[in-house]
This record gives sequence, structure tokens and C-alpha cells, in this order.
Amino acid sequence: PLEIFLSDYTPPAYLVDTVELTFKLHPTATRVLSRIAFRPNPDTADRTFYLHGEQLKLISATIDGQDANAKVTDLGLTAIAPDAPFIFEAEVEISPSTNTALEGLYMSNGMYCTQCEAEGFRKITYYPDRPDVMAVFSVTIEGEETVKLSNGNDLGDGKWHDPWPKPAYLFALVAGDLVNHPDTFTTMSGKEVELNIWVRPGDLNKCAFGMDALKRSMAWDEKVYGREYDLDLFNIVAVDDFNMGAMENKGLNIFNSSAVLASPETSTDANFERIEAIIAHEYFHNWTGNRITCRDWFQLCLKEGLTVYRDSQFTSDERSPAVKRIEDVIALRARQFREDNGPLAHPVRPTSFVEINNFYTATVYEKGAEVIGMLKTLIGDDAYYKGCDLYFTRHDGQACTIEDWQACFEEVTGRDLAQFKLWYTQAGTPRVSVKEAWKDGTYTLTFTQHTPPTPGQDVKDPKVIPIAVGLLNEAGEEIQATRICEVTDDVHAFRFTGLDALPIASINRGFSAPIILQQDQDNLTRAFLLANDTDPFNKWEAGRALARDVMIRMVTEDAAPDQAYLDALLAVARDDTLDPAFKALVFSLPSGDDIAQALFDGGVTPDPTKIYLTAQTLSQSIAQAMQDTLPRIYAQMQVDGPFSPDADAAGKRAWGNVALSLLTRLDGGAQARTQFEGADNMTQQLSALGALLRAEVGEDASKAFYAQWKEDRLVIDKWFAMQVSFAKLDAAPAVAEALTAHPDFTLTNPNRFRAVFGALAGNTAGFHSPDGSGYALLADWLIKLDAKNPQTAARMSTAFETWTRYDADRQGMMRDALERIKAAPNLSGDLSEMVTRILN
Ligand code: BAL
Ligand code: ZN
Repeated sequence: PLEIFLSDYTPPAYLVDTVELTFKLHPTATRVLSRIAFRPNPDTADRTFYLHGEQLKLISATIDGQDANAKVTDLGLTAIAPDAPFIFEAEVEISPSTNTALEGLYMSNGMYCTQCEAEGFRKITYYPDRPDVMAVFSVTIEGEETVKLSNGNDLGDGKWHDPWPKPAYLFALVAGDLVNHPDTFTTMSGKEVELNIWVRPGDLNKCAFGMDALKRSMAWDEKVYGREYDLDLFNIVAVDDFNMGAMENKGLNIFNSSAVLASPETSTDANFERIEAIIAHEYFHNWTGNRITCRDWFQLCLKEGLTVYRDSQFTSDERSPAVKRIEDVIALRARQFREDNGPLAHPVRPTSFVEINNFYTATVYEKGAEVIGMLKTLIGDDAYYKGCDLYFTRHDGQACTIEDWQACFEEVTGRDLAQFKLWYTQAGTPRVSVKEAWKDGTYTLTFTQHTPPTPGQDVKDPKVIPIAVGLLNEAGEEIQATRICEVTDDVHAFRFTGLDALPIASINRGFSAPIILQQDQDNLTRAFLLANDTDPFNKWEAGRALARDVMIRMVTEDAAPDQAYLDALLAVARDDTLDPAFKALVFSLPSGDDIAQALFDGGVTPDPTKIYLTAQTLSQSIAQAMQDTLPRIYAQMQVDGPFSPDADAAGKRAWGNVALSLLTRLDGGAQARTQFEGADNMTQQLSALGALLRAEVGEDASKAFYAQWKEDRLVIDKWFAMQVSFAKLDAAPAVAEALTAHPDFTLTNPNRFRAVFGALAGNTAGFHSPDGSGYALLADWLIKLDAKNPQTAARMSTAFETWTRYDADRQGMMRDALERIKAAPNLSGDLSEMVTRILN
């Protein structure tokens, strides 16, 4: 397979002005006719005429009406083209119904749909399938289907025109017997936009929340970034079989049905929050991604990091900023820190790839968003929005680079951002250790930064790291408001003067930088900060550090559950000033994977079984310590009246369900069974089912749940996942294997595969079962899936990325599993690249 390098970028030889496409739809023999107006690129002397194309049957190809004498390979088409504008026309045949990779044009439940990012358009027709070739598309769709959609404005009779030039990866087509949930939005300049969510007929009752989220997103982007929508129409379509969450095609966003369909009966509060965020994310791409796109795929973070940052701002504004920040950091540590500290570590802007689909990663997305957040912290809100305005004005209609983006901020601030750019080019999570000193009323914090080697990058330069610091006195009063310490050197000291007494420092408030902070902090100080910190993130962080320390001492020293920790939790539970959602987050213990990484970082080989048992013992102790309080919390957190997915109601349910889960450890499941049977919404029903399954008294409830929901694919995904997630100790592989024999298990639906095997990978004790059955099972099924859907198989292989953390036996078994995948006949380039990188 070919490795592609950022340093090899060359501009396209030919540009495209207009593309006219006609689709004659047929499940196994769709004809695609293209008429493409090319012209030589004045910025290059190269006149190589090369069009990407894969899995296409070429019927004809002409240049200015004459046979193009095209030479075709598995990857594309070449021909001799004029050094002047010309028309290329082609007819190809493709087979959507046998396209199980779900890239290009494929079928899902009888409906035609497309996924072109990153390189799917080349499976539709011959084209310069690269993001820096932007063109105006007109589309005609011929077929029996009642609804036929493409990008841009609807000209009627299956004809579409998109006036905004776009790269091929933003092309979309949908055709099927769909129904719509319509609405309208009036933009800031008074233009009325028609909005639709298109679904299968039975799903029409699950569109209202998504539509509301879309309208709120449109209003938010006008208010906060001054960005107005630019077409008369905005369509969203729900598709069951989809590799990603959703896709931002111009004017025609295509969504995994799990990321748009919502109803109280079938969706949890977490689902509602995720759906709202993804709708916002895809909508925000209209400016950050579509109007301004990427020059090449190495710049993916230009649109993804920025758009994740924008959607997180939206969720903060719509819900609770503190809760959103804590949730984001939990996810960042679970996925991005894990990636950054293993064999798959790569910079936010990678320098090479074999398969770009393998770089839609937590590093590009989530660390990419953290980098935007740090930029805003360093230059301030005003300069940030001025820089964004300049970016939108200067680069509208262009395909850009990170350098283009940064230049806008250098210009508005006059600041050199060369050192800041290291966040894009250097992989790895910086370790920042901090030492404190106190003398004559001056308190000094000395930070030392170090980023460990990552694949291909042994030595790192010091980065600019904005660390937000506040100081408290012993009474818990804030004596120094949050100040940004800009750490720029390997060792960098900051002084706080005029103090009466040694303060207590709250460092990296709001998680101002995505670092691992190494701090000599005792548990008394952590408990103090948990009780007193005015920064809600660090208040939570203190509790998390305390929990981590307690669990590590239980694992490594067989210590008993720490009484000071239990007391601190009780104090949080009793504090009526705290948001219930925040309390729920304080009570969520670090995951098995978190503790395994922390142990490994501390030089201890983690034992997943022991970590699992420790978490159970600690949870049991928490339940016992709180036994008098739990029934009251549970009763107080019951939400009356009609279901609302808003943050307050969701927070109450979250805290109430923490209480339920602890109560179940004491009452054998009585309360959980009552909740399960009486629940009128999925949050309550699923939480109760989880509590019962964990207590090993959930078999009847699980059967009842299946019987109730067997017709609802998204709920049945939950049912599959729950059984594997809540399987005890090393039981998960056997549970997962049994589920693969269930008639509802299928390899053709990525959501279903992820439900079973994502849950297996997330069940640390189960996946790392000492007999290796978790590794062997996942390897077997990745090989099977790869034959149908390489992209999803490759993504799921990251379950193995932590293999070097574990003992020799487990390492050997994981290596064997990876080698077995690598040796499988006809392995895809996607999975082969991943396995090779993980093994190296
Ligand atoms: N562009 C791929 C899906 C997303 O990030 O929105
Ligand atoms: Zn995105």
C-alpha cells in the first residue's frame, strides 16, 4: 500500500468549474453519467490528466466529444488532455446493493444513499477526488423512488443545483420512499429556509427534538460567530447503516439514525445530548468545512478540531458549561490520551498516511478542539472572534491549511504563533510537573514540561502551555482569581506576591491545557479542593484524583477503601448547592482503563481482574457508607410531569440513577425492578436494567426489554451492548460470542457490530480475560467484518492499542491475535495499516 506524505503535496493539474451528473438508479447496475468542465490550473505547469476511480465499470469516456482513449487501472483513469478548457464526459456502472463498505453510493434498507468523505466519490465516478478541487454541481436523479435528494436547491423532478463550489467529498445523494418532518427557519437577514428531516415512515415521531436542535444551532451560529445559512433549503436524512455519526454534505446532511432519531421512550438523556451536539456539529460545518474546506486531508483538523470546538461551545451554552467540560475531559482522557500514549500516537496534523479513514481520530478531532480552546485562552475572546471573522472573510470559497488559519490570528494579535504550532505538529501528551515554594509572602509555582517520545518523534521541543491557576486560603476563600500562566520553556516559574499565608493552589483550572499534570498533592488537599474550589472543573478533578489514588492503593497495597474519600463523597451528596449532574459525575469512578493506564504510568503492570474487583469493593463501600442517605436522594431526584430532555431534568435523573445503582447493591434490586417496570422513558428503564444486570438479577428484565423493543433497531443496539458491558469479571467474551449467534446480530450494520464489540473492548476485565478469549473473539470478528466493511473493522482494531501495558502472557496473546489478523487473506489496506502500526 502507498504511503502518502504531506511534504509531497502538489496542486491539481486541472481545475473543475462545473459538474453535471445524471444517476439512473438500479440496485446492481446504476448508471452514472458525468459532464465535467475542466480547465488547466494556471498555478502549475503540470498537465497530467488523472482522475480517481475505484470499482467502476467504464462504459465510455470522451474529451470534447471525442473518445478519450482513457487508460484505466484499479485506482483511476488517465488520458491525454488539452492545455485549454475542455469537457470530459463519462458513463460508468456501479452496484449500490453489493456495496457493504458503505463508501460511495450504497443501499440501506432499500434506500440509496452516499458517503463520500474522505475518498468515497471515486467509487461513484471518475473525478479528481481531492478536497482542493471545488466545483459547482448539478444533479439529475432518475428512479422509481418517491423522494430523490441531492445537495443545494431543489429544481423539481429529481433535479438539483448547488450554487456553492464544493469538493467531491461533500457530494450527496439520497433516494427512497421517505417521509419528512418539515419546519422553517428565518435567518438574521430575514431569509426563510425550508428545513426537513427525512426518515422511514415509522420514525416520523422521532424527529421533533432533532429539528429543534437544528434551529437552535442555526440561531447560535448567527449569534456567536455571525454565520448565516446560505441556501433556501437544509435537509437531514436518517440512515440505519452508516460508518460514522453523521456527514456534513452541503445542504444534505446524512445522519446515522442513532445520531438524529430521538424520543423519550427510546432515547436516553445521553442520547439526547449527543444528538443535539452532532446536529450542531454537522450544521456548523457549513462554514467550518464547507464554505472553507481543507487543501488536503492532512489538514483535516482545520475543519474537525474547529467544528468540535464550536459544537462544545454550543452544548456549554445550551446546557451546563461545567458538566460539558467534565464530560469532554473524561472522553478526552479515555480516547485521546490513550491514543497519544500508545503506538497509534500521531500529531493533530499528521505527516503521512496510508488510508485517510484511519485518521478520523480522537487526536484530530478532540485534541484538535483542545488546541482551538488553548488559542482562545492565550489570545482572549475578542482577538479570537476577530481572527475567526478574518478567516471567514479572507478564505471563503477556498481550500486551506493550518498555516492559513494561524496567519489570521497572528495578524489580528501581532503575536508570533510559531511555538503554538507545535501543538499541531508534535504528537504526545505533555507531562507537566509542578513544584511549589513559599518565602516572605511570595508563592512560586515552577512548571517543568516533558513530552515522551511517540512513533517517529523521539525528541520534542517545549510547547506553549496555558495553565490556569487560582489560589485559595485555608478557609476556602479565593485569594487569587484565575490567572493564565503561559509556560513556554522546559522549566518556567511564576510568582504570586503579597500573600499572608501559604495558599492552596488550584492548577489547570477548566482543564485549560490537555496535559498530564504531575503534582505532589496529598489526599487532604484533594478533599479540601473537592469541598472548596470555586472552579467547578477542578472541584471535580480533585475528587477524581482522590478516587484514582484510593483505587490504586487498593490495587497495589490491598488497602481498605479510604474513609476520608467516603466522607468527602458524603459531603458532596449532602451539599444542596451543587448541581445534581455534577454530583453524578463526582460519583462516577475512574474506568478500568483509566486505572490500568495510571498504574502503567507509575511502573506497575495492571491486572484488569484486580482493578475490576477493586471497583466493586469500593462501590459496595460507598453504598454502605451512604445507606441512610440513598433513599432520600433517590426520592428527591424523581422528576414529575411530562419527560423533558433538558439539562436540569437530565441531571436529576443522572444523580437519582447513581443512587439507584448504589441502592441495588444493598436491596438486591427491589427498587431497580420497580423503576424498570414503571419507567416511561428510556433513561429510567435502561438505568434500572443496568443496575439489575450488574447485580446479576437482570435476566427476566432483559428478556422483557427485548420483547418490548424487538422492532426498534436502535433500542436493540442498547440491549446488545448492555449485556456485554455489564458482564462480570471475565464473562464478557462468552456473552459477546453468544450474542453473535442471535438472529438480530448482523455484520452489515455498523451500529450493531459496535454495540457488541465496542462493549467488549470497553469491558476492560472481560476483554483482557486471562485466557485470551476476548482477544481471540475480537480478532475473529474483525477479520470477518473486514471482508465487508474495512473502515469500521479498522476503527474497532484500536481495542488492541494498549497491548504493551499488560503482562507477558496477555501481551503474547494480543500479539498473536494481531499477527493472525495481519496474516488474514485479502486483508484491507485499512485494517492492515492499523494492525501494522499497533504492532510496531
Ligand atoms: N466529516 C465527517 C463527519 C464529521 O466529522 O462531521
Ligand atoms: Zn466533523
